[in-house]
Amino acid sequence: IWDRTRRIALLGAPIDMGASQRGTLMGPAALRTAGLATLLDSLGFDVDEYGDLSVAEIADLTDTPPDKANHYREIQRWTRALSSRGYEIARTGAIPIFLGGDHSLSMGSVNAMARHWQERGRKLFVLWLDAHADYNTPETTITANMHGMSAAFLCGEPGLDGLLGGEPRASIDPGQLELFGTRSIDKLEKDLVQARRIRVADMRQMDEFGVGVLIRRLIERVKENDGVLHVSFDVDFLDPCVAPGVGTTVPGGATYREAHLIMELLHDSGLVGSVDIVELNPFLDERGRTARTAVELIGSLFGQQIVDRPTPSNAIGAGE
Ligand code: HAR
Ligand code: MN
Ligand code: MN
Repeated sequence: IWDRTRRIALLGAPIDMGASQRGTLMGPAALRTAGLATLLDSLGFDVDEYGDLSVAEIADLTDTPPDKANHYREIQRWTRALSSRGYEIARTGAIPIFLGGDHSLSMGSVNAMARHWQERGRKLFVLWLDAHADYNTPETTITANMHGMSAAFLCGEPGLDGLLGGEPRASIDPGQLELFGTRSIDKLEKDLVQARRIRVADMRQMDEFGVGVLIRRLIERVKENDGVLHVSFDVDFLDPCVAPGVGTTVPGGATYREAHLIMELLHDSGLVGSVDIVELNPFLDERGRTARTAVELIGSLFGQQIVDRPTPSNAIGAGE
C-alpha cells in the first residue's frame, strides 16, 4: 500500500465505555504525547491530524438495546460516527490510524475500511493482535462489555444489528479474520470461534512456530487474495511486563522483540492499509512506558529499521 501512499491520517476515538475499567479515553492523548506524529513524520510520511472524534445523539433510533450490551447507546453513537468518518478519511487515500480508546471502536473503524475496500473490489483481511478473541455476542457474553464483542460483530454475527444506526454494514467473512496472540477466551466464545473456523494463532503456536512463520503465512494468504490488511492492535497482546498500562492484562503475552518482528514483517509486506491502537490505559501506565512502546511498534510497522534493508531479504518471493 505505502509504495504509493506516503500519507497517514490520525483519528482519535476517546472511548472507555466498552471496557470494564475507565481510562482508555486518555489513550489518544498519551499516544500523541509519546510522539506518534513526529515519528511518522521522520519516517517520511505526511501526517493528517484529524484530532479526536466527538459524537452527537442520534435521532430516530428504532432498535431496542440488547439485554447484555453495556452502554449500548453510547457505543452505537461512536460506532456510527467512526464508521462514517473513517470511510471519508479512507477515501482521501491516506492510511488511517485509529487511536483508542477501548476495542469497541473497531466495530466502527473496521466497518469503514471493509466498506472502503469492498467498493474497490478488494478484500479486507483483519489481523487481531490481542490477548482476547473479542468474539462474544450479547448471547454468549459473561460480562456484557462490548469491547469483547467487536470481532464477532465485524464477522456479521447477529445480536448488534442496529449498532451502526443506519450506516451501511460491511461485514467481513470469518475467513478474513486472524486472531493472533490469543490466550484468554470464554467457553461459549471458543465454541463460536471454532464453529466459524476462525484462524487462531494462539500463544502456544507463537511459542512452537515463532512469529516469523505465522506472520509470513498470513501475508501469503492476503497476497494470494489480492487483499489489504487492517491491523487491530490491542496493546494487551503484549506481555504485561512490557505493557502494564492496560485494564485487562493477561500473563504470557508477546515479548518486545516478537511484537517488533511482527510489525517489521508487516511493513515489508506493503499490505497494511489501516491500523487501530486500542486498550491503552494511561491511568494504569508506568511513566508512559506502554504508550511509548506502542508508538515504537507503530514505528516498526511504518518502516523504522535497525539496519536498513532496501530490498527486504525476508520479503515474500524474495530471490525468485
Ligand atoms: N472475553 C471477556 C469478555 O467478553 C474479556 C474481553 C476483554 N477484552 C479486551 N479486549 N480487553 O480484547 O468480557
Ligand atoms: Mn481486544
Ligand atoms: Mn484484549
